[in-house]
Amino acid sequence: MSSTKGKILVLGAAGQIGTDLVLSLREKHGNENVIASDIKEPISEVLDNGPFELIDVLNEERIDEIFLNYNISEVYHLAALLSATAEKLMDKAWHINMQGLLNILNVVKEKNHIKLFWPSSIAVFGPDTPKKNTPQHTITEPTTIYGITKLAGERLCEYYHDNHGVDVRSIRFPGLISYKAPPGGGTTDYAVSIFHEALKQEYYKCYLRSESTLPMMYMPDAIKSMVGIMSASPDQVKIRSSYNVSGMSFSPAEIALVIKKIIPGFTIEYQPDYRQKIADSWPQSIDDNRARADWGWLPDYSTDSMAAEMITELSKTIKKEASTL
Ligand code: AKB
Repeated sequence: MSSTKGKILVLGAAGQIGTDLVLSLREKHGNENVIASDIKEPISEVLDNGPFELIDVLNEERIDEIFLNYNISEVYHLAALLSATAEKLMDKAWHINMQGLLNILNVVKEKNHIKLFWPSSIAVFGPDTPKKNTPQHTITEPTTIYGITKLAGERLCEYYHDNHGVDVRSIRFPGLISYKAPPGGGTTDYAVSIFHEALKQEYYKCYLRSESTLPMMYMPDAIKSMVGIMSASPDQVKIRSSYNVSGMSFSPAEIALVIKKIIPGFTIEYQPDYRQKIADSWPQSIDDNRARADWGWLPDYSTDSMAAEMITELSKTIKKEASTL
């Protein structure tokens, strides 16, 4: 049964967050009430159980058309290029990440009572930001093109809220870990691949140095944070740029030890590449007191509980795949 007045639109639904989010929103609000959309047909079966629309976020007319065809009351705009890909495809990243957001903000601005969610990232911080317990308000001088788009996006969100009354809500996500969908093109992707490789061949070659600690979050907590901020009353959401949220922090060496406790034969080697420089510019841990105080954010998972669930769930998937061969 739906608790929202209109339908929910998820842009970028075939990606890592989108896949988990669509499943969770459909479970809560009913399949028909959640419109999944992406620039490409979803390969994943999970998106087949409800409405799907092909949408390029660079096409403002097409977004408008979808708003006309459905009675949309909530939008999750997730379509973006992540940090590692963005360094390789600078112009494309700028275009998709900035123009895409601007298009959605402009469409939403013309309509009343639409809630918009847009994910920011720990990438808004840079090498001069305090690395430990990074505060909500601090130095934001990103040195990656992805971080620059996220910081500019945060300023746009606040601007559209303050000047056009757009009810936009945002969270600065750390690296996200899920067993349902793979990430694509991020610096923190190793934290997902390491589980797949540990189960398949008990070995992983890591592209970051052993001691590169980064903030991470298990996907169920990320979904919880999105649902939490979207169900808060407008006056609870006091920050309209983006909120810090924290889940856990670990280095490749630390997560390898946790995996080794469950898969004793697991070994890891390190061969840092261009992503090391990106990781070095980001914080190690995040202070999320404002999210906790303003709209009651609280994560459920620790590194140990996340790793145990990842291994259990991925083992089931690998067994299932093997039995269908
Ligand atoms: C990335 O690594 O680019 C993302 C992020 C931290 O925003 N996972």
